[in-house]
Amino acid sequence: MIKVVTSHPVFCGLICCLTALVGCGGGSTSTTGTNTQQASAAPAQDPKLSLTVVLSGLDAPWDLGFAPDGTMFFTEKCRGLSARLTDGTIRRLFGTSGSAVRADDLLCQNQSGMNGVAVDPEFATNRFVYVYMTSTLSAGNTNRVVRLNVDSAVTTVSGRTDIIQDIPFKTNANTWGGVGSHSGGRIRFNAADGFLYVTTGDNHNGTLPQDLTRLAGKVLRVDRNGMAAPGNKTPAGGDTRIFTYGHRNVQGIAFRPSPAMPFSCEHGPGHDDEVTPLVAGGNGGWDPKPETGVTCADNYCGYISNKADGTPTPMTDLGKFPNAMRPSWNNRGMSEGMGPCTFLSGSQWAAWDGRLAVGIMGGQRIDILTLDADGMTIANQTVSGLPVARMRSVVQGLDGALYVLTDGGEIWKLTAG
Ligand SMILES: [Ca+2]
Repeated sequence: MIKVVTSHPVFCGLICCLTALVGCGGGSTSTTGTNTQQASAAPAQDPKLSLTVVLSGLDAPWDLGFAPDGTMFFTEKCRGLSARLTDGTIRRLFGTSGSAVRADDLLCQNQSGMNGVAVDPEFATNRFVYVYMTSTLSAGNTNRVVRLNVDSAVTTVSGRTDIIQDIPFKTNANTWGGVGSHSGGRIRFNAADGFLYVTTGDNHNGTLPQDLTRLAGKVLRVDRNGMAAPGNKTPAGGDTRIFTYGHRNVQGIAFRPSPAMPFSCEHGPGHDDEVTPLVAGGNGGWDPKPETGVTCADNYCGYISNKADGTPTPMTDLGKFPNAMRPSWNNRGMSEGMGPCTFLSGSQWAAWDGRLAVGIMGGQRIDILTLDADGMTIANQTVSGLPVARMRSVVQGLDGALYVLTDGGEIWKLTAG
């Protein structure tokens, strides 16, 4: 049962508590008051945030996106795609029983199911919404990107078109995890080029990330029909839908407006998480297969060492791939389950305008990264004062607020200013 918190008086106390100003760290001093001349001359401060719970009681929510009119589309991993209208009405559109359109092929297992959602940049005219989902329609099951047409009243969907059908799914459990592990699953349109970027995972398979004929451990870049976008620069012989390869389990992708640059935010194996500025045809440098003379269970060394010297399998193996894409940021020698990321935009974010917000699941926090022109991180800070939660998705709404979706089943609205 979904609770629309904002209209429920029982939750008033909760909201009142949560909407108290959230501290933001940084030691900033207030610039409000009468001395506006001094305030205007001061350097930009961290924003003051307030938090409102927009939805709670969701079942393993995974991602969200907005239509131009403010309608929020969101996914629940084992239920499907729903919409929250601007008046708070919830409509289940596509998924399990109770949805307007059933997706009987939806397979929810482990990390897989109904994952990412993206709204077409031309939604106002084409009404297209896309989801990343695990499907039983292909032998052995696969992850798919499915395009749907939403009716004008947002009551149902039609015209299901599976624009990508062959993203590998981990079919068999092994030493390192169960069926459905490491499926990736974020999908986002890049406003700079109009193409859809799709992040995938390595399936706990040692060879897939560097295998240019398979779509696992990659970032794909396609048009709204799932066709390879021009300019992917996929190495010769590779699947031309591949934009970058050599990834582990990417669940975050974001696009810096200026200088325009895509970034992956990548869940690490225990000794690293990585943010990486992406270039067409680039290799992320993840190659978890055993090297000569090394033995790893199930031929996957992702959590141990693939090298004779016993050093951990690097997230970016510059020894093996000197031209690999350099990460912009890594997580101080540990993994805390990096998930989603997005760039903050607008003067309401004060000093954070243009910075990258990164959601950490295991670490249960949001970090704010400051990047230089080349996309390298020059500073980072943690958003303090937030409730403890695994941050599964972060999306800036058209209203300028940051919407945060948590594994605890909530969607928050963080309003700056
Ligand atoms: Ca890497």
